[in-house]
Amino acid sequence: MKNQELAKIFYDIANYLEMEGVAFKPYAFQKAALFLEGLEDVEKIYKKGGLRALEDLPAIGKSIALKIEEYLKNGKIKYYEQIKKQFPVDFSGIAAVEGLGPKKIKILYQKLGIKNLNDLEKAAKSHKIAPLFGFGEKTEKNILEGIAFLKRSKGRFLLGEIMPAVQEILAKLKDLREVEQVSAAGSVRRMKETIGDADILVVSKNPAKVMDFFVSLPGVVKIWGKGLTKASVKRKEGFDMDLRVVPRKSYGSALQYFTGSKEHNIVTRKIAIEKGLKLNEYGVFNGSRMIAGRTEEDVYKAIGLPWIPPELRENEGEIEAALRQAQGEVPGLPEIIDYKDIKGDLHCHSDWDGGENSIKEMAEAAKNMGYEYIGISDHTKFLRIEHGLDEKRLLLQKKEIEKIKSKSKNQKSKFTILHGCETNILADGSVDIKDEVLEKLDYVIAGIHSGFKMERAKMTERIIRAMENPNIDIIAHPTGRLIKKRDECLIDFGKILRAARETNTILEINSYPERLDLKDSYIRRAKETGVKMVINTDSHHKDQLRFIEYGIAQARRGWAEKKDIINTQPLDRLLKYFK
Ligand code: DGT
Ligand code: CA
Ligand code: CA
Repeated sequence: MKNQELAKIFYDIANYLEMEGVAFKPYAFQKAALFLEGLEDVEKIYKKGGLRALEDLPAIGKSIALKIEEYLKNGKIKYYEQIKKQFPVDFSGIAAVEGLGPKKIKILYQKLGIKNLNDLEKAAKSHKIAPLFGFGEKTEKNILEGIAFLKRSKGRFLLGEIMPAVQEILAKLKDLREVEQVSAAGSVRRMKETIGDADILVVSKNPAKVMDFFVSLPGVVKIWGKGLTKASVKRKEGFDMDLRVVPRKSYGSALQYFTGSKEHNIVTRKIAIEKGLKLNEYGVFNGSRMIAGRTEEDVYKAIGLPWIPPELRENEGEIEAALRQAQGEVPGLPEIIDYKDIKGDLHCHSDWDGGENSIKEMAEAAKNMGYEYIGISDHTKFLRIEHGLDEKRLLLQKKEIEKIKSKSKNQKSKFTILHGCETNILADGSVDIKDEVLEKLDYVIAGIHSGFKMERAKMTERIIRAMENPNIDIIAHPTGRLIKKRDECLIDFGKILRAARETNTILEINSYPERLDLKDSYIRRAKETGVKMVINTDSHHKDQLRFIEYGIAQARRGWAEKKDIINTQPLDRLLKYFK
C-alpha cells in the first residue's frame, strides 16, 4: 500500500514547512498524512475514480491530491525532491527523538550540520549541543536518553503499522487458487504491540506457485531467500515477511509451532515429552505414529490441553490455567473478551477540536461499525494547539449534540451519542474545566498531556487527585507512554489501582497504535484488582475507529474478560459506571 509512503512524505513536508515558519500549510500536510495512515488503499481509490476521487477525500485538497497523483504515477514528488535537496536532513529519523521539533532540528542543521541520528548522537556526546541557544545541558541529556530509547526498540514495528499490509497480503493469498488455507502466525497472530517480522503460513499442494506469487507481490523490495517450504522477503514498508508452506495434515502443528511464543512452545513440548509423545511443527507423534497435526485443537488435545487463544501464549501462566481446566479445577483459562464484544467507543474527537470529521460523521461511522453508542470527547482549552474547547464552547457543543439526537429520534434507531470531553490533568491534579460545566456532561475523561517528567510520588498524587474529582469518570492513556518514542511516566501503579477502585474511576485501554496504554501486564493487574476498564480508540478521524481491534487485542493479552470492560455493556448498564 502506498499510503504509508505518502504519509511519511507528507509528514516530512509538514515538518519542513513548520521549520520555515509557514502558517497553516504544515497543518494541511499533517492532516493529510494522518488521514492516509488510517485510509484504505489510496491507489485503489485513485484507479477507480482518478484525481477527482482523491479530491473528494475529506482531508485532501486539490494541491495535495495532485501530489498524490504525481507519486502514484512517477514514484516521486518534485516538490518533495526539491525540499530534500535544499535541506538534506533525515527529518523523521531525528524527530523520533522525544523533544526535538522542526525548529530545533533547523538550528542543529544550521549550526552543527546535523543531518541524521548518527550526527546527533556524536554532537551530544561531545557536548556540542548544550551551548546552543535554546538547548542547554538538560536538553542534551534528554537527547542522549531519547537516542538510547530508540536503539532499544530498533528493528521492531508497531502492530498497527504492519497489520494493514499483512491483512492485504493474507487476502491476496486466500484468493490464489493453489492456496487451501492461510493464516498469520508469530507475533502478528499473538497481536503483540510490536513486531520483529511478520510470519504467514499456507497450506498448498503447489508450493512453487505460491512462492512465486509471494515474492513477486507488489511491495516486495528484496528477496532474502526462496525455497519450496519457506520464502523470506523485505517489504517496502520496511519490515520482513516469512512465508511457510506446509502440507494439510501438518497445518495445525505448524500453526501451533510458528505462532509461538518460543517460551510457550518450550513448555508445550515438555508436556508432550512427559506424556511419552513428541511435538514439533510436523505433528504430535507417538513413536513413529502421527496422532495429531491437522488442527491446533487436535494438537493441544493430544497433549491434554484445551485450545489456548494466541494472545495468551507467552508462558505467563496460561499453560498452568489450561492444565487446571483440563483437570476440572478453577480458575481455568480466562474467557477473554471477543473482538465482537465492543458496543461503542467513548474517546472520539470531532472537528470541534480540529479532528477531521463532524460529530454527525463520527456518529454515522460508529453506527456502521454496529455500535450502540459513541462518545464525543474533544480536547479542552489547555491544549491550545489542539483547539481545545473552553466552557462556553463545551456548552454550545452540548446543544449541538442534543439537536442531532432529536433529529434522529424518529428514525427508530437505538444508536445514541454521548457527550463527554477530554480534560487536561494539570500539574497539581486539577483539570482545566470548571466543575459546574463538567457536571452537565454525560461523562468526563481526564488525561495528562504535559509535564510528563515528574518524580514518581508527585506524578502518582497528581493522577489520584484527578480520580478523586467526582466528575471525572475515565483516565485516558494512564501511563502516557508512546511506544518506541517515550517511556511511561513514573507512577506507582499499585497505588493508582487502589485509588481507581476506591473512587470508581475507569482506566482506559487506548487503542491508538503507538499508545496501547494500558499495556498488557497492567491490564492484568487492573483486572485482578477489580478495576474496570474501557477500550477506546482516541480517533481523530472516522477511519481510525477501526483501531479498536488493537485495543481489544491488548485487552486479550492482558487476560481481560467482557465484564472487566465497561463498553461491552449496553447503554443503560454503561451509564451506571459513570459517577
Ligand atoms: P517477532 O518476530 O520477534 O515479533 O516474534 P515471533 O514470535 O514472531 O518470532 P519469530 O518470527 O522469530 O518466530 C516465529 C515463531 O516460530 C515463534 O513465535 C516460535 C517459533 N520459533 C522460532 N524459532 C524457534 C525456536 O528456536 N524454538 C521454538 N520452540 N520455537 C521457535
Ligand atoms: Ca515474527
Ligand atoms: Ca519470522
